[in-house]
Amino acid sequence: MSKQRIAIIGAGPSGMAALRAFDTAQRSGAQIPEVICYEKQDDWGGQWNYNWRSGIDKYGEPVHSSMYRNLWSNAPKEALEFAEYTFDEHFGRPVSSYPPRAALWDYIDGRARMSDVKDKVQLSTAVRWVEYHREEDTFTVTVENLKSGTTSSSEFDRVIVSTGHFSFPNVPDFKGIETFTGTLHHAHDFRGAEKLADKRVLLIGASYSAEDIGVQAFKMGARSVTMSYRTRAMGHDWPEGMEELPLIDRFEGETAYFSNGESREFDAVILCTGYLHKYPFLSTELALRSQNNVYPGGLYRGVVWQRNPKMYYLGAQDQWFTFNMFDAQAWYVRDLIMGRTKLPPAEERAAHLKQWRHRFQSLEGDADEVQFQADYIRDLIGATDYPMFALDEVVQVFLDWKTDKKANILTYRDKNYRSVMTGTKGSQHHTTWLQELDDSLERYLSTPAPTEVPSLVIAERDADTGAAAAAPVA
Ligand code: FAD
Ligand code: NA7
Repeated sequence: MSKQRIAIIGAGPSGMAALRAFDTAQRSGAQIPEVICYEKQDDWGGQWNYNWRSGIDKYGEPVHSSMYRNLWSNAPKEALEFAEYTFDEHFGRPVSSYPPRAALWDYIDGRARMSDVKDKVQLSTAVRWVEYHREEDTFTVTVENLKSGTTSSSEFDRVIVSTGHFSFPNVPDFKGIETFTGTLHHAHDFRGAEKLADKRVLLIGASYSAEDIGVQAFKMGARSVTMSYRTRAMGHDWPEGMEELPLIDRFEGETAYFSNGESREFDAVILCTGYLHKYPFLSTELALRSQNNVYPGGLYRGVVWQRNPKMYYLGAQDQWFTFNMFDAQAWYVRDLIMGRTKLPPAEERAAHLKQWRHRFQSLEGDADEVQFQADYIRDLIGATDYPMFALDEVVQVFLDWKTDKKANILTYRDKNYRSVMTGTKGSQHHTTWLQELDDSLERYLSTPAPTEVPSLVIAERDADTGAAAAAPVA
């Protein structure tokens, strides 16, 4: 019998988890299918592969990553740690709980470098179209080599979609916004907050992007930061200079009017209004359509496309857990493909899906959602040989993180948590997040002499609020 052929679309953390899952099986002596992963960027890492460009990349493709220069993990690393490749193993010593982007990229890259999986990735190759043939029960995947401009097609037995869902911005309209005279863009195009120094900044949205770009702008000395919410204010104890107001009613030139009757003038507006699930290489029978939530409809066990169970999605959920959840999903999908786990018939899958969707729809609040996602991961790992880990302890890490954030949105990244994988507690970074202006891996791993720690910046900030009196000194 000829080997099955598997296409993986995207080599971000989810696609890399799928590669790792097959690699692990092979190392333990199993015959694995032929696996090819297509990645449109020049390197793997997905969102973590920072791109200074915005809009269109050097090949004329939409830029994938929404990350910015100053990004540090927005939750403790102890919540995303791989169960089979720990931070201790990667860095060889304790490191602090909120690594900057480059350090997390290094961590996922480190695990991948330990195996031969890079050979299975065709970089700079965009998937253009996936066609399912009912009679043959196969897929044709058409790709473009972005360097040479040549297209080609190959046949596959199964397709794993791991292209992420935080790359196509959701860009709603607001009355009069076309008259706004300042700078205006979506969070997807935001690359750094330095140029927001001394500016009056408006962020529309009340989730991760608004919260983090808001504190980044504050850190870099924005004159004021206003965040506008549609459903619910984030409700943190914001420092002086940051505030939350309800939804925008209209813009008139540089003035924004809010639904509570208040108005403010702004120099910069950033739409932090989230992203669309968009799969331009898939027809409607294969493409997931969903809001950003923790249990999208149409996916049995969150990964198997119910309408065509030879197609899988990884990382399609809104994410509390990230890297370790992608691993759990990848191991489960691998086992389905390799026949180690049996896929139930369509009716049984539908009933299972309905039951989990029902539970998802009755969730109340963040704590409930985190526990739900932990239970979901436990269910997947239970069906595979991925190392089970103390998921309820990770739930507690998330809850502690939320409490620390509520207590002080400017200092929560200075806290450290204990790894449930190794028991190691994150070490104290030499410089507080508010004072640290160097987001590089080298700086993260360095141990500067006390005289090199930037006390000058502290002196220029308000002692109580941490607000910059002027643009911070580098
Ligand atoms: P992605 O990382 O998006 O990777 C998808 C890959 O698919 C990309 O490499 C892309 O180039 C490729 N691709 C897309 N289309 C095609 C195509 N047609 N052909 C070929 N290749 C294609 N998570 C955390 O754990 N901690 C954080 O602090 C954190 N911060 C975040 C901040 C921002 C601004 C964003 C947007 C996300 C953040 N996340 C964070 C969540 C992040 O989405 C996950 O950590 C992770 O990157 C998701 O992995 P993925 O592989 O599913 O998707
Ligand atoms: P999210 O978490 O999907 O949040 C989107 C936010 O945008 C949310 O607060 C929405 O309000 C708001 N939104 C959406 N449409 C509108 C309109 N029309 N008007 C006002 N507000 C709107 O996206 P993020 O970018 O914050 O985070 C995505 C990922 O990036 C996340 O995983 C992080 O790790 C980084 P709602 O609450 O629905 O009323």
